[in-house]
Amino acid sequence: MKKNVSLLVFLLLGIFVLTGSVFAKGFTIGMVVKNLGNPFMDACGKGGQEACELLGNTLIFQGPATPTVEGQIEIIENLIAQKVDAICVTANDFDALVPVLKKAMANNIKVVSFDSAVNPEGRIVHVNQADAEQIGKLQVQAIAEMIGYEGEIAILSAGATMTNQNTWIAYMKEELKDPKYAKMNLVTIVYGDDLRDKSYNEAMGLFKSYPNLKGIISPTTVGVSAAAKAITDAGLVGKIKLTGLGLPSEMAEWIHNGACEAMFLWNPIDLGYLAAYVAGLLCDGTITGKEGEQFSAGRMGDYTITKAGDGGTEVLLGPPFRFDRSNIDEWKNVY
Ligand code: RAM
Repeated sequence: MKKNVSLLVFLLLGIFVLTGSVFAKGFTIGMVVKNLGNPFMDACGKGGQEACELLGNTLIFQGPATPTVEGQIEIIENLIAQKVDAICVTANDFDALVPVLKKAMANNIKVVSFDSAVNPEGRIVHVNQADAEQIGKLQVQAIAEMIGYEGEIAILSAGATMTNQNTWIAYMKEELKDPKYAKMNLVTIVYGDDLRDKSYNEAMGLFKSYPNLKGIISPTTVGVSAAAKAITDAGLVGKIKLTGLGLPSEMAEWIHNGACEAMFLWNPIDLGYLAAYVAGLLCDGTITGKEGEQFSAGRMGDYTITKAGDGGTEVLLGPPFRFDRSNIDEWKNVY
């Protein structure tokens, strides 16, 4: 009998050692997005759900009604109280979430930022959609070609404190210093807060305030589709050019009617998948978020954790992709 019990203990121990993470599965991951009602964020949630199902984890998808820091803090406080195992957050502000995220980490919750980074003090690792410098510069190059390197341009951004848009805009300004853009003038940056109506009204406001405006860059999926609609409604297709970061599903119509000749994005489903996958691996101890660590992320293949521009560490999803009339129909039903 004693022998049988020891055999059983031995066998169980063997299974534990061999499978390891099997016993560590079943983590709960809270995904906190900038706000609800943004199809880009819904696509991130879809990918997050897929990764969680694969790893045997559970995803809680949440976001404030409007993209505020206060709303995100309240949600994160609740997730801490619920004792989730990890939080994936796309930050409405680089610094303001740090105290609540530090509290989460002190409660052994693994914090991953994705899409819009939080200060490295408030996270373990960031999942970056694409190289920020490339994202910023590509949009300037695109609008320059569309307007023949001459005339006034404006930027219609999301929220004034959002890390991702602010970083891309900094690189746009740097690109604009190149002498080849000497005849182009960035006249203003306006903020639509990733709200459809506000973005639309800001675009309409630009047409009034800058009658010589030649182009708009909108580095937000909400902003670029609202700007395209505004250009169309105001009868300015062909007169004011537009580029930015858009969802193919929302932009196909505007690419076909000529309001936006070309725009860029990455796959938000993959971004959410990777963020939730990384969170799962932090929970089961496969990775700790340090530079140089390597891991496999299911259908997305192998990744290495690298140093981020902000001093923390990150995982880079891949390069941005250009959409125009030649390929938009292949993607419009995907995301
Ligand atoms: C909006 C959000 C998101 C950004 C995309 C491009 O949906 O601001 O954070 O990454 O646009």
